[in-house]
Amino acid sequence: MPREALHLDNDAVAHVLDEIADLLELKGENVFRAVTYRAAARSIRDLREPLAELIEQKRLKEIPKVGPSVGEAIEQLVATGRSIRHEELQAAVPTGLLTLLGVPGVGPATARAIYDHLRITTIDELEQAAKDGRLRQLPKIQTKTEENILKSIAALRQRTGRALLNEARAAANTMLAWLRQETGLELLAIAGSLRRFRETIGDVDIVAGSDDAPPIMAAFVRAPTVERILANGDTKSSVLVARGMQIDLRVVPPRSWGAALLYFTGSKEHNVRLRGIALKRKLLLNEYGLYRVGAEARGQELACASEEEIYAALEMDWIPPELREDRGEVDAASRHALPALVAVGDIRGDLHTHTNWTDGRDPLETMALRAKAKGYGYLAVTDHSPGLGMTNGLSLERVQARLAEAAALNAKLAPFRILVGTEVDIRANGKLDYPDDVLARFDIVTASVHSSFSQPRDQMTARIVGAIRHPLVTALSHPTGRLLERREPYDVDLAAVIAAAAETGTRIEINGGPERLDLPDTWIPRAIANGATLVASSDAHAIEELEWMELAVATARRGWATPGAIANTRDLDAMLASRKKA
Ligand code: DGT
Ligand code: CA
Ligand code: CA
Ligand code: ZN
Repeated sequence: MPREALHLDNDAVAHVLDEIADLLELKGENVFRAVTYRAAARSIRDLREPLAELIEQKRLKEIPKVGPSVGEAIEQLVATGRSIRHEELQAAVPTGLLTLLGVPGVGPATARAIYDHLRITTIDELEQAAKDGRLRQLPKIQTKTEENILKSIAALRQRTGRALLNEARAAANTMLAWLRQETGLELLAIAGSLRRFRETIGDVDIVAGSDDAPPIMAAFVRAPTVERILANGDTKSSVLVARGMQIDLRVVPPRSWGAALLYFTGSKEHNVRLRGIALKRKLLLNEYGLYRVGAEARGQELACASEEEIYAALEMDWIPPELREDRGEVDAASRHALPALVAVGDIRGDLHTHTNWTDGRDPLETMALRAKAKGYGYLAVTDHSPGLGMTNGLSLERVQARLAEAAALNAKLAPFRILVGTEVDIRANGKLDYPDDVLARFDIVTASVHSSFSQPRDQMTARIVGAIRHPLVTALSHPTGRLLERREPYDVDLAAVIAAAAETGTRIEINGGPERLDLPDTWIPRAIANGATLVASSDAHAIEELEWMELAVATARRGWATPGAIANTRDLDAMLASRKKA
């Protein structure tokens, strides 16, 4: 593969100049020098031409605030990707200071004060000092600042910089549509963690198959959604689109299409396992193909045009991308024992949705019509109980009205069926938020924890297991309560939850909300092995969110689920008949 030339683009240069300014300030140098670097960074962000061009035409001095020393740093950065000034400063400033500066709300002056007085160099030490009230004792640091630092640290810990599946999918699909329109390419696909439907996405990977890469690269970097070009090479480029989402594109020769798609789909661990299998057979697998090794074989090519061919040449069944995580799938494929995974087309209805009667956006009729148009046979509307935190939860009168509304709609929409359900709160004390005589009126009762998340493990487990054991509860929703990139799961013994669900016939939800994906994929095999029944749900609060069913199903697939493991692959009568009997 040819060496890639990587130029630092305008934004990347501006970023380094800002860091030089931070370092100057941390080092306690003349503040005006820092101000100059920051001002230059700002001018560079506003430029409409690439810095490389300005340098070539000797026009750097035209940029406001760029004098000789800043100019020199810019030239070095564009030519080599490095700046001597930057590296000298990095060597002179303790790295701990930069770490402190990385906490939102901590500026150079605060970082300096904290470091000088307390010699703090890590986030952990900073957190401890803030908890001990030692920061507010420093000059110019107020109690409020200390509180904000603690909040920032808590938020930092939750952020891994990974995107939610729906955000990454939207960015990827827009780019794919643009590339198709601009290039007419047919060999074009999403790879990486997005193709595997991993719960969060580091960056989007796209693979294109063509012998003529330059026009594809050009179309990619000029796409309207591109905010910044990170690398622009002959066969590999990277860009940033909205919200810092990175997209990588590789162009490979069409004859290597299958090998490249396989390689860039990953996971890395899956690839390593496959290469091991290949090596045992004296074969070499890489992103270009599968080859014989050894002097007499001379790299004879076995397969590379499609994934199926490659897996077949390794005497394996083709492995669905959702399974490619090195969790036993390579072995199962070699034994021809992969499960026949549930697919979106197997889903007959949705059992967890909301309307504008509680926190949803659309009326029941609109939701039902969309569900019917999707080909579903049924839709359960499960608006919230009145419990704490749930504004507008349905009172008994409104439950009655809902039943009447559904009956009228069902007369119009038959054989499609609206099921009237509820998402009932499991209160902190373990009680359900409706009395039994109200619960008994619903077709579907899905129970959820929406409060008191920090209860100790024993208490939380007893609270949830109690709800599962309640005779009128048909399912447990989002069992861990996690919100991806936002909130940790509550502390609960999931093994005990699964055991109770299996014993009572209460279903466990796989919630397809992109922030939830809960039950998590890693727990699904255990639930299935223990005999619990699962239900894949969208938890839609608007008609377009009914499509989140796809994410619920993808999560089920990542958990090796077959249609038989998922209650709502059954048609209405079979689904209702299989429901737990009170
Ligand atoms: P992400 O982006 O963190 O959500 O996860 P991936 O799986 O998309 O990882 P990424 O974008 O770094 O790389 C895409 C695929 O390329 C990865 O799944 C497997 C392949 N790949 C990347 N680096 C390596 C490597 O060092 N060895 C092997 N065997 N494969 C790699
Ligand atoms: Ca990726
Ligand atoms: Ca990547
Ligand atoms: Zn819900």
